[in-house]
Amino acid sequence: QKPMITVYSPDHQQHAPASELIDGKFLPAVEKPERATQILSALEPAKLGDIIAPQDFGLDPILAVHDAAYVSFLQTAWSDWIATHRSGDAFATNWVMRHFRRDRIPESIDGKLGYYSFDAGTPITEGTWNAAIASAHVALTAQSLVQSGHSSAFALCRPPGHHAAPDLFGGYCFLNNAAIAAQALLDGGAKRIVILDIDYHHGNGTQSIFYDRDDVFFISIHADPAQEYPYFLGYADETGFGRGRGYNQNYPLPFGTTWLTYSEALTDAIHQIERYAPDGVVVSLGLDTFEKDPISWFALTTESYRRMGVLIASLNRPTLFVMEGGYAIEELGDNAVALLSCFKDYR
Ligand code: SP5
Ligand code: ZN
Repeated sequence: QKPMITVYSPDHQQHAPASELIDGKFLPAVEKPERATQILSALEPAKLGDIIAPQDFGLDPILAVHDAAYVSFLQTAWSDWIATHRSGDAFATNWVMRHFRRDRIPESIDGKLGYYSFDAGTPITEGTWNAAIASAHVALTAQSLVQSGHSSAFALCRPPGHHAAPDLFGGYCFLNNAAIAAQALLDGGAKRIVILDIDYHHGNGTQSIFYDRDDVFFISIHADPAQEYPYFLGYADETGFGRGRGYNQNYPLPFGTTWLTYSEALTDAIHQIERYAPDGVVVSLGLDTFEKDPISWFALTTESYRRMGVLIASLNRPTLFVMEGGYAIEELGDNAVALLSCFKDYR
């Protein structure tokens, strides 16, 4: 049996926004390069397995999930922004909402930013595209390892991806790394894939991408969108559409959720996964459910992540971990290792 492997690219450091708009203030960005480097430095001594660089898979697997016009927009967004505004990170400030036309893509970069996003908290910088495409290739490299017989792999992705829809960025996400990897597993021969999203925030982008499909079962455990970002998706009654009916499952949980409540949802999710009998599981791994996370309000501990690892490993399926959120920088590495250690000798 082939061991666990981690995939990492230093290119994520090219996405380092100075600040973000959060809770009414421009504050230092919480989604910053130290997140990934801190995890990397905890993985090395934990000896979970080799840490390798990504391969380049080109744009085709990205275009299997995202709209071509959206990808083109991302590629030139920062230079278009600079051509108009001369300096600073690019932010969207107005959106196509109800009562507006959705059939017009504005020429203006400010209009395009609003057309292709859903929040004002996700800056685009000079290196954002390079970082985002590297992050997608990190996920694809880990996917190719799982496809070729590694029972588990960890894609140390940054920027994260699960909020990104086919043609929308937001929530610090540009390309949906987990969705791109899941689609690549299917295109590589898998018949059924589960995406288990354990980030604190609902994975609205991933849900939207697969909502009408039965070959990807999306399951998400997250803060109740009635109380928490992204507010407009992630409710329990969203169960899929058309062929996808029954293949979308949300577990919205209240602020303050501890392992006691969380583990009930996760155990139920594990049973659903067993019933579906997928060829592989993609875990959207957010560590922002941690008690000390600065922007989140669950109360999980490092021990909770160890138990989470045990539950996920009990599925005994090829498992691809894709890094999403988690902002308690100091403990990120320990929490990642606590969860992933179960997969060290996993077969
Ligand atoms: C990948 C990921 O974790 N993205 C998260 C993006 C969250 N951005 C918005 C944060 C808003 C925080 N304010 C919530 C106040 C309610 N406690
Ligand atoms: Zn999150």
